[in-house]
Amino acid sequence: MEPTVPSPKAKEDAETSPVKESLAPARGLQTGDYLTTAQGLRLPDTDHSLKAGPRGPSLLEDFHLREKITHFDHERIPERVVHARGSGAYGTFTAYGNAASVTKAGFLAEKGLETDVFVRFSTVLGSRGSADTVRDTRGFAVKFYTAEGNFDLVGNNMPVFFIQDAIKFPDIIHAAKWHPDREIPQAQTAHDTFWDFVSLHTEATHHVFWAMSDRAVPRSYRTMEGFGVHTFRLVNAEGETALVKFHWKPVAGVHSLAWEEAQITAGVDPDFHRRDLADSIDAGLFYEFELGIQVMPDSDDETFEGIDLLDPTKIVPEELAPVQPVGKLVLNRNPDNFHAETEQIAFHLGHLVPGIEVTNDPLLQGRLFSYLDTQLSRLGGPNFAQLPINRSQAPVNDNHRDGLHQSVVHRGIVAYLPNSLAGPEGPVPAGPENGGYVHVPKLVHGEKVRANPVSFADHYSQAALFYASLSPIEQDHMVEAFTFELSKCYEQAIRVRMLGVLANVNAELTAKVAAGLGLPVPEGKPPVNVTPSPALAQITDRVWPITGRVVGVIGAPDKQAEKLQKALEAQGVVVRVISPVGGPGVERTFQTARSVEFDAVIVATATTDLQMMVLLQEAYRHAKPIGVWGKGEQTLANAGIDLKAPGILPDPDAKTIAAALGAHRVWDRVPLLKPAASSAGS
Ligand code: HDE
Repeated sequence: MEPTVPSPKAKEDAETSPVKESLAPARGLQTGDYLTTAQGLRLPDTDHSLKAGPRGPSLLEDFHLREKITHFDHERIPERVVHARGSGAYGTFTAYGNAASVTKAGFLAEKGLETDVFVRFSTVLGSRGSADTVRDTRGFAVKFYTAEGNFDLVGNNMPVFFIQDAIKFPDIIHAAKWHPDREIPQAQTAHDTFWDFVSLHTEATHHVFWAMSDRAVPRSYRTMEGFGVHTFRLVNAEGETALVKFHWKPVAGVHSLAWEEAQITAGVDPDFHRRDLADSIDAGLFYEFELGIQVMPDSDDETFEGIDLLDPTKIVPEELAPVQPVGKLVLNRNPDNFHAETEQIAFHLGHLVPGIEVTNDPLLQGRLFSYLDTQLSRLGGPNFAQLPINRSQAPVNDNHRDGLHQSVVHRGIVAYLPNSLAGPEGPVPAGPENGGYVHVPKLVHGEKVRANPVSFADHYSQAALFYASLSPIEQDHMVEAFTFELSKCYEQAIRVRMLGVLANVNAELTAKVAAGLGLPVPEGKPPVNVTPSPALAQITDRVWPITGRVVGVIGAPDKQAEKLQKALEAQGVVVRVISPVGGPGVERTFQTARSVEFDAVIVATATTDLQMMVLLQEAYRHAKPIGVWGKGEQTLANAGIDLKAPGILPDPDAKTIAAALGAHRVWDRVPLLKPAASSAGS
């Protein structure tokens, strides 16, 4: 019988193959040269079970079969109850140092200090295997491995939340996830229970507006903002406090998919965002974000310019409190193993460091309970902090003992304080002078009630502010999103009720959605004198970096394509040649290419291939730049595309394409697109 252990020679050969990375030795355990059981017993054969004769029944005594299958049976751990679908990367955070005026947290305050981080991006509603590009809020969770212990900033790509009090979390999630009878729809808000709940629970309105905006379909994780959502209390070295909101600003700008593009992508490449993150890092095209803070005075009423800072359904417009950049995050390393790192990472709002404190936001307070609790079942006990991905880089000595999956062999007899026996081995409590976390003394008083502050009753003013701040194209997308989603409900009463909610936000939006649904326009009381916040709009005249963008060239991998490739690659753009069949220099064939993976397309050949016609028509509909070289003109005519339309670029060079990519889409084309196809994203 042939042993299945690869010979050292086979390993050497593998070093030269593209998968050699995956053959790198595991970190930690698993270092032997031979295949063994978990007990270290060397195995001659892992392909055949032990049988009574070649045709006979398998024998119960086959300890290798039983161990292998048993371990396999238990490979999966419970997926996160929300944010199950995610992808992660390591990176470095470098502080600018200016945050020292508001916080003593070293990783923010010390100029030039570099801190290791792990970031996990996620969708909220879908299961682990669901598609990346669904309409949903995205998680943006960052673990900073600081010298003072781990700090977790567990945020989202939208600055507000559906509920004001943690006690409503099971309700919104039960309503938004699949229906429990059939477990459908997967990763969608376009269904009755979601709209039933949010039309009744109107504090959700502001978040619903964000979820119906282009923010819910990001182009990639590179092009979305992140928000801490809640207000935090920062404390500086002098003990002064400030109320602060955290923002992540993507260096690449905020850009989204077109809705139709997102839907096609969910089928064509369900791993679209995950793949982009991993491929970009492999190619050295790192994701970059700036961390910013809005600083508000720590006033007694915890209110700023009339905005209750404890209400997580409210933003503070940047025009009122500018976002001050305090450091930069660069994601520069892929995890080696999805399960060990991305799946087992455990975030928790209670992972704080001196200089950062929580506030009484009732949503935040409930989260302080939930994250620790959820790890107990997800990671199988209280010792998850010992997993490599969760380990603090600061020295740990916690006096915790035992528990499931304890991997520390504690020594000695003392695990209590005070004691007289441990001697210099400690641990001893650390006062503030030794970096101990001392809470800012804040007066707490009040009657025991189940109630909200009065200010929490305003559910519409900021939804109106958000809608008013968007560019007209983004507003159209929101109308289309509401119309699409409400059309998917079965219950007419839910649609009617939701229109009633919209009527309290904006009359014009309500009329357009009602027209799409074929329903009467209800009367409402929308806020008057809404002051827009221009910082909330995505579509502006700004030109953005184009790192990580992808250009498709339909034609042969010839000199012209090669030249373009070289010039664009120097700017971090990926160029892929699409030819009828594969071969050297060809990355996609007519059969395997689809418009959604390209931010711009160049047609350099004459063809009537039906898939190329679809590709070009989609690229046109999604307002993508389309370049034409030589005989490509004929192809565009075959696809019914007007050569004079905006964004059809005759004979473009790398400079022209780069400029077009910097605007993200050809916005001038959008008004020309027929209403039924006007689904260009932003
Ligand atoms: Fe979470 N949330 N959440 N959440 N959340 C979880 O923790 C919860 C909320 C967010 O990549 C869970 O480890 C409650 C707001 C992210 O691992 C769970 C409430 C925001 C992630 C949980 C909220 C978030 C989670 C599921 C209402 C934006 C993924 C598994 C009080 C500021 C983190 C887990 C990752 C994950 C509870 C509301 C963001 C069950 C009870 C608001 C990014 O503990």
